[in-house]
Amino acid sequence: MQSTEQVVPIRTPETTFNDEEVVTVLMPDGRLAPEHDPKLPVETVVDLYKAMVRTRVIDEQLVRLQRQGRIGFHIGSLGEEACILGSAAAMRPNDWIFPCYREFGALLFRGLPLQTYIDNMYGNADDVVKGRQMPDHYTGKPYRFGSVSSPIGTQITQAVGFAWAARFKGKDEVSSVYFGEGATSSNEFHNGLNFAGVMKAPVVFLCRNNRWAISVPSEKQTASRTFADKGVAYGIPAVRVDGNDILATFKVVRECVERAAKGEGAFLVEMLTYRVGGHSTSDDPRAYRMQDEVEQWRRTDPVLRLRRHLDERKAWDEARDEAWRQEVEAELRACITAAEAKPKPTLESMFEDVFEEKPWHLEEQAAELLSGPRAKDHH
Ligand SMILES: Cc1ncc(C[n+]2csc(CCOP(=O)(O)OP(=O)(O)O)c2C)c(N)n1
Repeated sequence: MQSTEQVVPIRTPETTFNDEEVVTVLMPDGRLAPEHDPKLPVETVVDLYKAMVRTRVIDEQLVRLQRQGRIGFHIGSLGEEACILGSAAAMRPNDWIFPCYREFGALLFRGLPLQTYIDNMYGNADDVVKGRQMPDHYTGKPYRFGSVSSPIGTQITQAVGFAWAARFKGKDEVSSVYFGEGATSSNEFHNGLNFAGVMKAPVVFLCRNNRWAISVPSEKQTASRTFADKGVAYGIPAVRVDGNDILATFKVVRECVERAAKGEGAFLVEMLTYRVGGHSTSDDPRAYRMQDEVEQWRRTDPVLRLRRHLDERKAWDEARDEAWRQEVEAELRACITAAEAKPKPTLESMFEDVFEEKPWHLEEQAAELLSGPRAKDHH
Protein backbone atom coordinates (compact mmCIF):
# COMPACT_ATOMS: atom_id res chain seq x y z
CA MET A 1 0.00 0.00 0.00
CA GLN A 2 1.27 3.50 -0.86
CA SER A 3 1.89 5.71 2.15
CA THR A 4 -0.52 8.60 2.37
CA GLU A 5 -0.30 11.95 4.10
CA GLN A 6 0.07 11.46 7.88
CA VAL A 7 -3.15 12.20 9.71
CA VAL A 8 -2.96 10.24 12.94
CA PRO A 9 0.09 11.26 15.01
CA ILE A 10 1.94 7.95 14.89
CA ARG A 11 5.25 8.32 16.70
CA THR A 12 8.07 6.85 14.65
CA PRO A 13 10.97 5.20 16.44
CA GLU A 14 13.19 7.98 15.04
CA THR A 15 11.51 10.55 17.27
CA THR A 16 12.66 8.90 20.49
CA PHE A 17 16.41 8.76 20.10
CA ASN A 18 19.07 9.79 17.68
CA ASP A 19 22.56 8.45 17.41
CA GLU A 20 24.19 11.54 18.85
CA GLU A 21 22.48 11.03 22.18
CA VAL A 22 25.23 8.89 23.69
CA VAL A 23 26.71 10.23 26.91
CA THR A 24 30.51 10.39 26.73
CA VAL A 25 33.06 11.96 29.07
CA LEU A 26 36.50 10.53 28.20
CA MET A 27 37.74 12.18 25.00
CA PRO A 28 40.19 10.41 22.64
CA ASP A 29 43.13 12.54 23.82
CA GLY A 30 42.53 11.59 27.47
CA ARG A 31 40.86 14.86 28.47
CA LEU A 32 37.34 15.04 29.93
CA ALA A 33 34.32 16.65 28.30
CA PRO A 34 32.96 18.84 31.11
CA GLU A 35 29.21 18.40 30.57
CA HIS A 36 28.83 14.98 32.23
CA ASP A 37 32.11 14.72 34.12
CA PRO A 38 31.29 12.99 37.45
CA LYS A 39 34.23 14.94 38.96
CA LEU A 40 35.56 11.95 40.87
CA PRO A 41 38.66 12.45 43.03
CA VAL A 42 41.74 11.27 41.19
CA GLU A 43 42.34 8.48 43.75
CA THR A 44 38.90 7.06 42.94
CA VAL A 45 39.69 7.12 39.23
CA VAL A 46 42.97 5.31 39.94
CA ASP A 47 41.04 2.67 41.93
CA LEU A 48 38.63 2.19 39.02
CA TYR A 49 41.56 1.79 36.65
CA LYS A 50 43.19 -0.76 38.95
CA ALA A 51 39.91 -2.72 39.14
CA MET A 52 39.70 -2.78 35.34
CA VAL A 53 43.28 -4.02 34.98
CA ARG A 54 42.72 -6.64 37.69
CA THR A 55 39.58 -7.89 35.92
CA ARG A 56 41.44 -8.07 32.59
CA VAL A 57 44.45 -9.92 34.01
CA ILE A 58 42.21 -12.49 35.73
CA ASP A 59 40.11 -12.91 32.60
CA GLU A 60 43.09 -13.59 30.35
CA GLN A 61 44.59 -16.05 32.82
CA LEU A 62 41.30 -17.97 33.14
CA VAL A 63 41.16 -18.43 29.37
CA ARG A 64 44.70 -19.89 29.51
CA LEU A 65 43.69 -22.26 32.33
CA GLN A 66 40.76 -23.48 30.27
CA ARG A 67 42.98 -24.05 27.23
CA GLN A 68 45.34 -26.07 29.44
CA GLY A 69 42.44 -28.25 30.59
CA ARG A 70 42.73 -27.09 34.20
CA ILE A 71 39.25 -25.55 34.36
CA GLY A 72 36.28 -26.56 32.24
CA PHE A 73 34.90 -23.23 31.08
CA HIS A 74 35.19 -19.46 31.34
CA ILE A 75 32.95 -16.65 30.20
CA GLY A 76 34.62 -13.28 30.45
CA SER A 77 34.33 -9.56 29.97
CA LEU A 78 37.22 -8.68 27.67
CA GLY A 79 36.49 -5.17 26.34
CA GLU A 80 33.43 -4.72 28.57
CA GLU A 81 35.26 -3.85 31.80
CA ALA A 82 34.35 -0.15 31.77
CA CYS A 83 30.60 -0.64 31.61
CA ILE A 84 30.65 -3.43 34.18
CA LEU A 85 32.90 -1.69 36.71
CA GLY A 86 31.61 1.84 36.10
CA SER A 87 28.05 0.72 36.80
CA ALA A 88 29.00 -1.46 39.78
CA ALA A 89 30.89 1.47 41.29
CA ALA A 90 27.86 3.70 40.81
CA MET A 91 25.63 1.47 42.93
CA ARG A 92 25.40 2.51 46.59
CA PRO A 93 26.61 -0.02 49.21
CA ASN A 94 23.01 -0.92 50.17
CA ASP A 95 21.93 -1.57 46.61
CA TRP A 96 21.78 -5.02 45.03
CA ILE A 97 23.40 -6.30 41.88
CA PHE A 98 21.84 -9.10 39.82
CA PRO A 99 24.44 -10.41 37.37
CA CYS A 100 24.22 -11.93 33.93
CA TYR A 101 27.37 -14.11 33.57
CA ARG A 102 30.14 -11.68 32.61
CA GLU A 103 30.25 -9.73 35.86
CA PHE A 104 32.85 -11.47 38.03
CA GLY A 105 34.71 -8.12 38.07
CA ALA A 106 31.71 -6.47 39.73
CA LEU A 107 31.55 -9.16 42.41
CA LEU A 108 35.27 -8.83 43.16
CA PHE A 109 34.80 -5.06 43.23
CA ARG A 110 32.06 -5.57 45.83
CA GLY A 111 34.62 -7.40 48.01
CA LEU A 112 34.38 -11.11 47.21
CA PRO A 113 37.80 -12.63 48.01
CA LEU A 114 39.59 -13.73 44.84
CA GLN A 115 40.11 -17.17 46.39
CA THR A 116 36.34 -17.66 46.65
CA TYR A 117 35.92 -16.85 42.96
CA ILE A 118 38.74 -19.16 41.91
CA ASP A 119 37.32 -21.98 44.09
CA ASN A 120 34.08 -21.57 42.11
CA MET A 121 36.03 -21.84 38.85
CA TYR A 122 37.39 -25.20 40.05
CA GLY A 123 34.17 -26.40 41.72
CA ASN A 124 36.25 -27.67 44.65
CA ALA A 125 35.22 -28.39 48.25
CA ASP A 126 35.36 -24.67 49.13
CA ASP A 127 33.21 -23.60 46.19
CA VAL A 128 30.18 -21.84 47.71
CA VAL A 129 27.92 -23.67 45.25
CA LYS A 130 29.65 -26.99 46.06
CA GLY A 131 30.68 -27.84 42.51
CA ARG A 132 27.08 -28.22 41.41
CA GLN A 133 27.26 -25.56 38.73
CA MET A 134 29.45 -24.77 35.77
CA PRO A 135 32.42 -22.47 36.45
CA ASP A 136 31.49 -18.76 36.52
CA HIS A 137 28.16 -19.47 38.20
CA TYR A 138 29.02 -17.50 41.32
CA THR A 139 26.85 -15.99 43.98
CA GLY A 140 27.50 -13.40 46.68
CA LYS A 141 24.70 -12.74 49.12
CA PRO A 142 27.01 -11.11 51.72
CA TYR A 143 28.02 -8.68 48.97
CA ARG A 144 24.42 -7.99 47.96
CA PHE A 145 25.03 -9.82 44.72
CA GLY A 146 22.56 -12.32 43.23
CA SER A 147 23.37 -15.70 41.69
CA VAL A 148 24.33 -16.23 38.07
CA SER A 149 21.57 -18.14 36.35
CA SER A 150 22.44 -18.75 32.74
CA PRO A 151 19.03 -19.17 31.07
CA ILE A 152 18.84 -15.84 29.30
CA GLY A 153 16.85 -13.11 31.04
CA THR A 154 15.99 -14.93 34.27
CA GLN A 155 17.86 -12.41 36.38
CA ILE A 156 15.71 -9.56 35.02
CA THR A 157 12.50 -10.72 36.68
CA GLN A 158 14.43 -11.68 39.83
CA ALA A 159 15.81 -8.15 40.11
CA VAL A 160 12.44 -6.54 39.51
CA GLY A 161 10.70 -8.71 42.12
CA PHE A 162 13.49 -8.00 44.58
CA ALA A 163 13.29 -4.25 43.96
CA TRP A 164 9.54 -4.26 44.32
CA ALA A 165 9.76 -6.20 47.60
CA ALA A 166 12.37 -3.76 48.94
CA ARG A 167 10.12 -0.84 48.14
CA PHE A 168 7.15 -2.63 49.69
CA LYS A 169 9.15 -3.11 52.90
CA GLY A 170 10.24 0.54 52.91
CA LYS A 171 13.93 -0.28 52.42
CA ASP A 172 16.25 2.19 50.73
CA GLU A 173 17.60 -0.37 48.25
CA VAL A 174 17.79 -0.15 44.48
CA SER A 175 18.37 -3.27 42.37
CA SER A 176 20.49 -3.23 39.25
CA VAL A 177 20.49 -5.99 36.69
CA TYR A 178 22.93 -6.78 33.89
CA PHE A 179 22.02 -8.44 30.61
CA GLY A 180 23.17 -8.43 27.01
CA GLU A 181 21.21 -6.85 24.16
CA GLY A 182 20.21 -10.38 23.10
CA ALA A 183 18.28 -10.79 26.35
CA THR A 184 15.99 -7.93 25.33
CA SER A 185 14.31 -10.52 23.07
CA SER A 186 13.45 -12.74 26.06
CA ASN A 187 10.10 -13.14 27.77
CA GLU A 188 11.69 -12.09 31.04
CA PHE A 189 12.72 -8.75 29.58
CA HIS A 190 9.10 -8.06 28.68
CA ASN A 191 7.73 -9.33 32.00
CA GLY A 192 10.34 -7.46 34.02
CA LEU A 193 10.13 -4.14 32.23
CA ASN A 194 6.38 -4.17 32.06
CA PHE A 195 6.03 -4.87 35.78
CA ALA A 196 8.74 -2.37 36.75
CA GLY A 197 7.19 0.30 34.53
CA VAL A 198 3.69 -0.15 35.90
CA MET A 199 4.68 -0.61 39.55
CA LYS A 200 7.55 1.90 39.56
CA ALA A 201 9.96 -0.65 41.04
CA PRO A 202 13.35 0.88 41.94
CA VAL A 203 15.47 -1.02 39.45
CA VAL A 204 18.15 0.03 37.00
CA PHE A 205 18.31 -2.15 33.91
CA LEU A 206 21.89 -2.35 32.65
CA CYS A 207 21.88 -3.51 29.04
CA ARG A 208 25.41 -4.32 27.87
CA ASN A 209 25.05 -3.82 24.14
CA ASN A 210 28.23 -5.65 23.16
CA ARG A 211 26.99 -6.06 19.57
CA TRP A 212 26.86 -9.87 19.55
CA ALA A 213 24.60 -12.49 21.15
CA ILE A 214 26.91 -15.42 20.48
CA SER A 215 26.79 -15.31 16.64
CA VAL A 216 23.74 -13.02 16.26
CA PRO A 217 24.70 -9.39 15.56
CA SER A 218 22.72 -6.67 17.34
CA GLU A 219 21.14 -5.44 14.09
CA LYS A 220 19.46 -8.85 13.72
CA GLN A 221 18.19 -8.74 17.30
CA THR A 222 15.58 -6.03 16.96
CA ALA A 223 13.86 -3.71 14.51
CA SER A 224 13.92 -0.94 17.15
CA ARG A 225 16.44 1.76 16.34
CA THR A 226 18.12 1.38 19.71
CA PHE A 227 17.81 -0.90 22.74
CA ALA A 228 17.08 2.17 24.84
CA ASP A 229 13.91 2.64 22.76
CA LYS A 230 12.67 -0.60 24.26
CA GLY A 231 12.67 0.96 27.74
CA VAL A 232 10.68 3.96 26.49
CA ALA A 233 8.11 1.53 25.07
CA TYR A 234 7.43 0.32 28.63
CA GLY A 235 7.24 3.85 30.03
CA ILE A 236 10.74 3.56 31.49
CA PRO A 237 13.13 6.48 30.98
CA ALA A 238 16.17 5.28 29.09
CA VAL A 239 19.57 6.60 28.21
CA ARG A 240 22.46 5.53 25.99
CA VAL A 241 25.98 5.78 27.26
CA ASP A 242 29.40 5.03 25.83
CA GLY A 243 30.00 1.81 27.73
CA ASN A 244 33.73 1.88 26.99
CA ASP A 245 33.92 5.12 28.99
CA ILE A 246 33.96 4.25 32.66
CA LEU A 247 33.43 7.84 33.83
CA ALA A 248 30.38 8.36 31.62
CA THR A 249 28.95 5.01 32.71
CA PHE A 250 29.49 5.91 36.36
CA LYS A 251 27.84 9.28 35.93
CA VAL A 252 24.76 7.97 34.11
CA VAL A 253 24.17 4.95 36.35
CA ARG A 254 24.66 6.99 39.54
CA GLU A 255 22.04 9.46 38.41
CA CYS A 256 19.58 6.66 37.58
CA VAL A 257 20.20 4.99 40.96
CA GLU A 258 19.63 8.22 42.86
CA ARG A 259 16.43 8.93 40.98
CA ALA A 260 15.17 5.36 41.41
CA ALA A 261 15.91 5.63 45.15
CA LYS A 262 13.84 8.82 45.30
CA GLY A 263 10.79 6.90 44.07
CA GLU A 264 10.95 7.81 40.39
CA GLY A 265 10.70 4.15 39.38
CA ALA A 266 12.83 2.18 36.94
CA PHE A 267 15.50 3.30 34.45
CA LEU A 268 17.17 1.58 31.54
CA VAL A 269 20.78 2.25 30.57
CA GLU A 270 22.00 1.01 27.20
CA MET A 271 25.77 0.71 27.52
CA LEU A 272 27.45 0.64 24.10
CA THR A 273 30.43 -1.65 24.16
CA TYR A 274 31.95 -4.61 22.31
CA ARG A 275 32.63 -8.24 23.16
CA VAL A 276 36.29 -8.47 22.15
CA GLY A 277 36.68 -12.15 23.08
CA GLY A 278 34.63 -15.14 22.07
CA HIS A 279 31.22 -15.57 23.66
CA SER A 280 32.91 -18.02 26.05
CA THR A 281 35.78 -20.47 25.89
CA SER A 282 33.37 -22.81 24.03
CA ASP A 283 33.07 -20.40 21.11
CA ASP A 284 35.27 -19.47 18.15
CA PRO A 285 34.02 -16.11 16.84
CA ARG A 286 36.21 -16.34 13.71
CA ALA A 287 33.43 -18.54 12.33
CA TYR A 288 30.99 -15.63 12.13
CA ARG A 289 32.66 -12.21 12.38
CA MET A 290 35.46 -10.36 10.65
CA GLN A 291 38.73 -9.82 12.47
CA ASP A 292 38.83 -6.21 11.16
CA GLU A 293 35.83 -5.39 13.29
CA VAL A 294 37.55 -6.71 16.42
CA GLU A 295 40.73 -4.76 15.65
CA GLN A 296 38.70 -1.59 15.23
CA TRP A 297 37.20 -2.05 18.72
CA ARG A 298 40.55 -2.88 20.24
CA ARG A 299 41.54 0.69 19.38
CA THR A 300 38.79 1.98 21.69
CA ASP A 301 39.90 -0.36 24.47
CA PRO A 302 38.36 0.93 27.71
CA VAL A 303 41.46 0.15 29.77
CA LEU A 304 43.79 2.07 27.46
CA ARG A 305 41.32 4.91 27.29
CA LEU A 306 41.29 5.45 31.04
CA ARG A 307 45.04 4.96 31.17
CA ARG A 308 45.45 7.83 28.68
CA HIS A 309 43.40 10.02 30.97
CA LEU A 310 45.45 9.11 34.04
CA ASP A 311 48.62 9.83 32.06
CA GLU A 312 47.18 13.21 31.16
CA ARG A 313 46.56 13.86 34.88
CA LYS A 314 50.04 12.51 35.74
CA ALA A 315 48.34 10.14 38.18
CA TRP A 316 49.80 6.86 36.90
CA ASP A 317 52.89 5.66 35.05
CA GLU A 318 54.45 2.62 33.43
CA ALA A 319 56.29 1.51 36.59
CA ARG A 320 53.12 1.58 38.70
CA ASP A 321 51.24 -0.21 35.95
CA GLU A 322 53.77 -3.00 35.79
CA ALA A 323 53.90 -3.30 39.60
CA TRP A 324 50.10 -3.53 39.82
CA ARG A 325 49.88 -6.20 37.11
CA GLN A 326 52.55 -8.24 38.86
CA GLU A 327 50.73 -7.92 42.19
CA VAL A 328 47.48 -9.17 40.64
CA GLU A 329 49.27 -12.02 38.86
CA ALA A 330 50.97 -13.11 42.08
CA GLU A 331 47.71 -13.06 44.03
CA LEU A 332 46.01 -15.01 41.27
CA ARG A 333 48.80 -17.60 41.07
CA ALA A 334 48.53 -18.19 44.81
CA CYS A 335 44.73 -18.63 44.57
CA ILE A 336 45.08 -21.08 41.66
CA THR A 337 47.69 -23.13 43.51
CA ALA A 338 45.46 -23.26 46.58
CA ALA A 339 42.33 -24.10 44.56
CA GLU A 340 44.09 -26.95 42.74
CA ALA A 341 45.27 -28.45 46.02
CA LYS A 342 41.79 -28.54 47.54
CA PRO A 343 39.70 -31.71 47.40
CA LYS A 344 36.53 -32.03 45.39
CA PRO A 345 33.21 -31.63 47.18
CA THR A 346 32.33 -34.90 48.88
CA LEU A 347 30.00 -37.24 47.02
CA GLU A 348 27.58 -37.14 49.98
CA SER A 349 27.25 -33.36 49.58
CA MET A 350 25.27 -34.02 46.41
CA PHE A 351 22.35 -35.11 48.57
CA GLU A 352 22.42 -32.14 50.94
CA ASP A 353 20.61 -28.79 51.04
CA VAL A 354 17.27 -29.78 49.52
CA PHE A 355 15.43 -31.52 52.35
CA GLU A 356 15.80 -30.66 56.02
CA GLU A 357 15.59 -34.40 56.70
CA LYS A 358 16.87 -36.65 53.94
CA PRO A 359 14.02 -38.88 52.70
CA TRP A 360 14.53 -42.68 52.52
CA HIS A 361 14.97 -42.84 48.77
CA LEU A 362 17.84 -40.33 48.87
CA GLU A 363 19.43 -42.26 51.76
CA GLU A 364 19.27 -45.34 49.55
CA GLN A 365 20.68 -43.56 46.51
CA ALA A 366 23.52 -42.04 48.56
CA ALA A 367 24.43 -45.46 50.00
CA GLU A 368 24.42 -47.02 46.54
CA LEU A 369 26.57 -44.23 45.11
CA LEU A 370 29.13 -44.42 47.92
CA SER A 371 29.48 -48.20 47.70
CA GLY A 372 29.50 -48.43 43.89
CA PRO A 373 32.50 -48.55 41.54
CA ARG A 374 34.15 -45.18 40.88
CA ALA A 375 35.53 -43.80 37.65
CA LYS A 376 39.25 -42.96 37.57
CA ASP A 377 40.13 -39.63 39.15
CA HIS A 378 40.55 -37.48 36.07
CA HIS A 379 38.36 -35.97 33.39
C1 LIG B 1 16.75 -19.22 27.49
C2 LIG B 1 18.08 -19.42 26.84
N1 LIG B 1 18.18 -19.56 25.50
C3 LIG B 1 19.38 -19.71 24.93
C4 LIG B 1 20.52 -19.75 25.69
C5 LIG B 1 21.88 -19.91 25.02
N2 LIG B 1 22.61 -18.65 25.10
C6 LIG B 1 23.57 -18.45 26.02
S1 LIG B 1 24.22 -16.95 25.94
C7 LIG B 1 23.28 -16.52 24.62
C8 LIG B 1 23.41 -15.16 23.95
C9 LIG B 1 23.14 -14.06 24.90
O1 LIG B 1 23.47 -12.83 24.28
P1 LIG B 1 23.28 -11.47 25.03
O2 LIG B 1 22.02 -11.49 25.82
O3 LIG B 1 23.45 -10.38 24.05
O4 LIG B 1 24.46 -11.45 26.10
P2 LIG B 1 26.05 -11.52 25.88
O5 LIG B 1 26.42 -12.99 25.92
O6 LIG B 1 26.35 -10.90 24.57
O7 LIG B 1 26.64 -10.79 27.03
C10 LIG B 1 22.44 -17.57 24.27
C11 LIG B 1 21.47 -17.54 23.16
C12 LIG B 1 20.38 -19.60 27.09
N3 LIG B 1 21.44 -19.57 27.90
N4 LIG B 1 19.15 -19.42 27.63
